[in-house]
Amino acid sequence: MALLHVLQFPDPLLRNKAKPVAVVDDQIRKMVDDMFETMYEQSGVGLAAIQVNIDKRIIVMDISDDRNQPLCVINPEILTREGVQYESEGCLSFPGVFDKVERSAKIRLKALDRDGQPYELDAEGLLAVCIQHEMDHLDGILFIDHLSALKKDRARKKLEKMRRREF
Ligand code: GNR
Ligand code: NI
Repeated sequence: MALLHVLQFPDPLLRNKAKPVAVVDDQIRKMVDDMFETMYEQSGVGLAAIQVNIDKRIIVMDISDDRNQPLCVINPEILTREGVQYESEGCLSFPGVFDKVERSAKIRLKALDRDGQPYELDAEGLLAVCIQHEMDHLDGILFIDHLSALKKDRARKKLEKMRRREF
């Protein structure tokens, strides 16, 4: 397994659109495993392939406290949506920036697992938020794109300020 580099805003590669996985083979499984290792190492609850410069529709997630419930999501599709929720989100590509984003409250997801087998999953709460956040990444969309122009500007400035302190 290998740790992957997580792209940071405003890297233009984060705006790439990911392509569907044609066949879930050993090469894809290696990407999935490397993505899990990277997500756990960074203490994220999810990671989209676009964030590690892989333009494929692959997401890994684990919203459990014990970090022992990996969920592999390949070629995701949202079948149904219900209601709205408004929860604070963060992003590994935006360290230090958190803000509330409007998302569907309940979704039904269809995807392929690590073996290429199709499954469906009902999600709500953080899991539903995370799936929608990660699926946005696959289309080159970042959570700050959902914020008002003012908040977006504030988030950008906060990131710039943090970076100046680092160097
Ligand atoms: O680690 C993450 N936490 C998080 C919290 C609330 C809503 C979404 C997320 S996803 C984020 C990891 C990440 O950037 N995935 O793309
Ligand atoms: Ni993110």
